[in-house]
Amino acid sequence: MSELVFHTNPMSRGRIARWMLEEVGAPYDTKVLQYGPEMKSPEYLAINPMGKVPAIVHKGRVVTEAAAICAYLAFAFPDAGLAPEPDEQADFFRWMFFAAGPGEAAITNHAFGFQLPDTPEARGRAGYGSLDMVADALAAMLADGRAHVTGTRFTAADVYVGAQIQFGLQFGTLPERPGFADYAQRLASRPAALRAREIDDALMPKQG
Ligand SMILES: N[C@@H](CCC(=O)N[C@@H](CS)C(=O)NCC(=O)O)C(=O)O
Repeated sequence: MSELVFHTNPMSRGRIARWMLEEVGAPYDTKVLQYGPEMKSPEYLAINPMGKVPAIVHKGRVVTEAAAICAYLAFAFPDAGLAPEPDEQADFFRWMFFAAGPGEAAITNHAFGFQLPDTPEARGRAGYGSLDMVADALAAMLADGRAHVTGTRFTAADVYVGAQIQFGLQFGTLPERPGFADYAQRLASRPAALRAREIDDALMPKQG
């Protein structure tokens, strides 16, 4: 058993973590968990009390949350060059936390038809303001003359922020904005992203 174990399901946010693992290039073992009883088994709840994927176990330590897994792996495997340099850390942490917090909440609420009252008070109290505000903020980040979250260089922040934009466009859960499609496409053509997709697609249940 490798010292890095990845718990996932190919139809899950585990695809984000898989992409990051492939970017890092360190050997890892995959444990595919089926939705339902297997994900809620006592053995897996001992790893993630939420009974959700993805999770990684590295040298006996558990990391859950796709964004945290991306950030953790970047720092755990510095030779991959995906952790932020000191002058990239502000953007790195800002946009990782933005995408995982307000971004994720806005997208999920909207996908389930939950609408905040259309009032300045509701937008003021909700951390994400509105889905349009989230989309505008991400578009402004990309419009700020940068090819990647931290500037010109690809980092783990692009895996997570990029995946949120990619999935948002793919499932129509994030409003389109100038720059989104181009950014998503550039990231999707990275060798590690292609490899990750191929591995997870092969793990998908067979149709028919
Ligand atoms: N906040 C978590 C969300 C994880 C999550 O909700 N995973 C879903 C699949 S995308 C899951 O495992 N659902 C199974 C369940 O809750 O029973 C993350 O970002 O990793």
